[in-house]
Amino acid sequence: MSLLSFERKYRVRGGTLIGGDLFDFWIGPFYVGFFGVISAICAILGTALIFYAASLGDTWNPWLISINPPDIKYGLGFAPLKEGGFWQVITMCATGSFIAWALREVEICRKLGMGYHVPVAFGFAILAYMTLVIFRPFLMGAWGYGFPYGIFSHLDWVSNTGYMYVNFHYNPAHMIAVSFFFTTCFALALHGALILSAVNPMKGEKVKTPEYEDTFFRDFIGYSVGTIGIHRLGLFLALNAGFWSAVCIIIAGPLYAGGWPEWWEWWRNIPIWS
Ligand code: 07D
Ligand code: 07D
Ligand code: U10
Repeated sequence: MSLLSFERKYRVRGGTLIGGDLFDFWIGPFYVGFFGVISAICAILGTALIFYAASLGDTWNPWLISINPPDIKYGLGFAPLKEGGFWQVITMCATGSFIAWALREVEICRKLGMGYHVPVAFGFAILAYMTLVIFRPFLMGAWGYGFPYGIFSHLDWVSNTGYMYVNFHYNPAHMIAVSFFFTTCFALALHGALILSAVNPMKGEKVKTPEYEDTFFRDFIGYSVGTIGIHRLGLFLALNAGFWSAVCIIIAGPLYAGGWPEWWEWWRNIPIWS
């Protein structure tokens, strides 16, 4: 891909976190950087291990390939490669790659003199992932509680884990997370629609300014959160969706092992109801 005419201006040296000038260059459109190389190495190694482990399995059907975590009996120790060890090394590669990817984002932010909002946001996804495959299994005493790396098999894990707690919908943090996901979607739909309605007006009308966007919502619901406000809100909603997801799964097992419907007994037993 050729360099866009304006891009050279933004291709500045420095801003690296470690290593000075090491890998401080671009390949095509991609900034490389020390962490880009770390991320690429981890990703390539992890993917190669997935393919190798898959080649030892009994299917090449991409939906059915599954690299499983070790049996619970291995606890927090290393398992033989073919009995979950591959999953353990792949987990290390994935975690390393995701964290390096976030740090590469940080370096790009520093080069451009921008805030760290994007890497912070990605950090919440990494937190959710690490909660599933590192923190929760660690707290429960066995890597075997992590989810398997396979398209359908990871869905089986979600379903099985959910039913282990009878009805996962009654997990209060799951309720909060789900509501944040729904609200994020709702907010993005409203925002996308509002912006398009202003820049794609009816035939013969001029493109509208942000004051029109504000006025639409003031006319409609009496209040406009504003043009920066909606982006703050969007980030807030989306980060909370990921954060409460991490909370909902870390409390299921390590903190509370019963069924979620019965957890609500305390609520049913509040004296005011009777
Ligand atoms: C659109 C950005 C692009 C990213 C994509 C994902 C891979 C995996 C692996 C060939 C929004 C790239 C996929 C690199 C390829 C092989 C072996 C992001 C966009 C397109 N899930 N999940 C999917 C992951 C978990 C759940 C799809 C990853 C948890 C449910 C895809 C992780 C739980 C459903 C996928 C992860 C869970 C899915 C679409 C990591 C709770 C679906 C994802 C690293 C969070 C949906 C067949 C998407 C589906 C789906 C990837 C973790 C639940 C394969 C990488 C254990 C219920 N998940 N997932 O669009 O169709 O994300 O599944 O944590 O219904 Mg999952
Ligand atoms: C973990 C993804 C991290 C991704 C990273 C990046 C690559 C590179 C490369 C594309 C967290 C990966 C990048 C690989 C790709 C290229 C080039 C995101 C992660 C780092 N649930 N439930 C959730 C709903 C039920 C259950 C979360 C809804 C049932 C369990 C969310 C419903 C039972 C767990 C959610 C529903 C059940 C969850 C998922 C409805 C099953 C979890 C989002 C309508 C019988 C999981 C941290 C998330 C969780 C989770 C929503 C139903 C069980 C809030 C809407 C009742 C066991 N559910 N659920 O976490 O909290 O994203 O994980 O029925 O573990 Mg649930
Ligand atoms: C937003 C916005 C806004 C915009 C925007 C956007 C949000 C208002 C102004 C952005 C939004 C969009 C564009 C919309 C669409 C986006 C989505 C729907 C989100 C999902 C995105 C995707 C699905 C795309 C994902 C694509 C990716 C991640 C790119 C893939 C790229 C790579 C894999 C290369 C990555 C580069 C790296 C790691 C660094 C450099 C490395 C290389 C070039 C590769 C070479 C490797 C090395 C040099 C390392 C050496 C490694 C070795 C030697 C390995 C050896 C190991 C062995 C084992 C052999 O709000 O404004 O508009 O646009």
